[in-house]
Amino acid sequence: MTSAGRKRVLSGITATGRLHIGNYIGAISLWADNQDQYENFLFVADLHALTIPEVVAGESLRARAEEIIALYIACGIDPDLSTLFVQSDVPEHAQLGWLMICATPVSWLERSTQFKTKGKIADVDAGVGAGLLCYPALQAADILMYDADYVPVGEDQHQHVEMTRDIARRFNSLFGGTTFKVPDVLARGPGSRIMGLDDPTAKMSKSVAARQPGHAVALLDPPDRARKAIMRAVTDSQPAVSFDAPLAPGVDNLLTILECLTGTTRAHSRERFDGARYGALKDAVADVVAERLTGIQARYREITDDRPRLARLLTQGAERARAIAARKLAQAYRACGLRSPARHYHGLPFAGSAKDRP
Ligand code: AQP
Repeated sequence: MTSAGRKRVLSGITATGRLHIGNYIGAISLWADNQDQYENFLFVADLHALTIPEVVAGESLRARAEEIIALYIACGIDPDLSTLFVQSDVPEHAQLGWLMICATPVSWLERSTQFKTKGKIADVDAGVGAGLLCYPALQAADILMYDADYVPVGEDQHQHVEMTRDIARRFNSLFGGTTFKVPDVLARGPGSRIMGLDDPTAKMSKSVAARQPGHAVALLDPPDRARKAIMRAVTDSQPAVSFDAPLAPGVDNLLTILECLTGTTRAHSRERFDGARYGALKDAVADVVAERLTGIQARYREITDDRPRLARLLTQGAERARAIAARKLAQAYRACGLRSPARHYHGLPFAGSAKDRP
């Protein structure tokens, strides 16, 4: 609980590609809906993006991170209510990440489903980086840094938050005290796993979208391109929607997208679409998605047209985050028996020689 009396929430998105409607429905729109209730710390995980260098090599991660922050705001996050920042602007994340790596047994890391699946993309045999294995330890640092009460995540991330809880307890028991608060998952309802349009058995994913056109709708896709992708979405071989048998995954996915974006229920969908041809369902989804993208993109243009304001917002977010991160890092260093890192750059007496003074 924070001084403002609100529970604190920590969440972020990895800068591995262009944000898609899965990220919007499963994460960003919920942050926006909750921002009056919780004290949000929302970041762009650019250091995490480096865990699969094959995916981001040759890209400007800085430009990608700024695009994502601008999209957060365009999707309704108020930068005065929520602290928005880029992970690498807060160097304490990498520093605390090392302490977390040291407190985490390799056997826990090897069990990570994400390591097993993403390791395939990166090709473990060709020399996957140790960063991919250590990803959950850096994620633990991101979360524990801010004494977060809740971490809202989709299904795919539950295992990592469980690991964060275990790492917090292990650190506290190894080094004594109660350095880290053990956070809870903020479970999501429908929409926590939007599936690929081309393959509704696989989660819609940024890195897959970069390789497979038609897999996702990106938030910055022109609305007519989004419409085409939805009209081509995989459904099934039946001619019409039927709620009498279990829905095919592609049909269920389209209905979920529609219901999440319009705030309607499955009972409402049943009334509207039972017996309807798939084309009618796709048209309805395409209309709603295109309208939502048009609004988001208009706001995105306003934000990115004013570069000095965006730069100020990035600095403001990083400063707010660092004010908390520096204290937590110093606490963790002291618990480990290290000297305080803060003496170098937070106005505390500097212990080095004058020539090293920052
Ligand atoms: N398909 C999805 N449906 C609902 N929620 C999703 N999220 C991601 N994909 C979907 C949620 O968005 C947040 C940020 O996710 P992330 O980028 O940190 O990690 P991710 O889950 O690995 O996302 P991607 O798009 O699949 O990226 P890549 O391709 O890099 O792996 C999280 O809250 C996540 O649950």
